[in-house]
Amino acid sequence: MRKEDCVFSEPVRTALLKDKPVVALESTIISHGMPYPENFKTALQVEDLVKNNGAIPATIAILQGKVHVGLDRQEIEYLSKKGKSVWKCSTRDLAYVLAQKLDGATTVSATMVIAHRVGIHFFVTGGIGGAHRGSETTFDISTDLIELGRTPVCVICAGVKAILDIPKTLEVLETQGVTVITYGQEEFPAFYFASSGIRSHIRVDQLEDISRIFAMNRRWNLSSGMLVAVPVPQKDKDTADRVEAGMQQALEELKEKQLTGSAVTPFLLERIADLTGGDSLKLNIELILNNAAIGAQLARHYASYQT
Ligand code: PSU
Ligand code: MN
Repeated sequence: MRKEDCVFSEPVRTALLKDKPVVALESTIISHGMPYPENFKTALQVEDLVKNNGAIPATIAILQGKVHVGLDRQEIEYLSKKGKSVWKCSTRDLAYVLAQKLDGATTVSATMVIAHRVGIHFFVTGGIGGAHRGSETTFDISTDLIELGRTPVCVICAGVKAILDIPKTLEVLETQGVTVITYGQEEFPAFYFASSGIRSHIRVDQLEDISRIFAMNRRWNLSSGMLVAVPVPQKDKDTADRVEAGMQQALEELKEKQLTGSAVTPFLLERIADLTGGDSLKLNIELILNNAAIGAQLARHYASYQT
């Protein structure tokens, strides 16, 4: 990477120079994960929450072949409106999008790569990609899991969506050597739902402890990343039931479509939101905001040990 490949927003540049806490945010969630205008509003709210919790937000995207670390309001609006017409940029797409000077919204994997290259240790998202149901035959396993295995960034998410195969996802994370921590409960959370029925390997109740664990990862130069799963704030049972039913139907519809690869997750997210009259979208927004506050606090604790 060369300095001229990157454009830093002023607050992010200053924060990185002074070792202040910075939280990376991905942009695929904006372009492919939510409809306009909810995506725009949420992206701004997430940034505000990070700031209110004492860290500097760095939303990451590629604009005309330049890596932007920290977007301004106009840039966020541009991506929000362009939606799925920008390239969904995972690790495999980075070189292509950069060399061809395209616009790319970075997924968890590509955002991790960029965050690590520029010295950002904490990264907040909603949900990571995982091993899809049926991946034993389709091989559809998100690069997010592989990147977590080789890039030492702490990723804060709300667990793994039940549209994926959660046990297989956790197995792949183990194979990749990723430290997976659930914050504050025994069960690994399932994105829209706090509960998944699957026990988490490690539970930690104090944010300070999670930051110290990540500091140990860095101290020992573990090349693997860390995943912090934060349960969504519990909703009423009716909403949960509606989202569960919407998820099942969307999965059925997926079987009839010929969709594969990177189109699968955006299709499911959009369809579940339609089928639930926006309930899943509301939950999605709530959990991201919750993750943003926690991610910023983790970054703050971590920065305080480094000084
Ligand atoms: N899960 C969500 N919203 C999203 C994504 C996942 O609830 O927007 C995005 C993230 O950018 C993630 C990507 O990295 O989808 C994973 O895509 P795939 O399943 O194609 O690997
Ligand atoms: Mn995939």
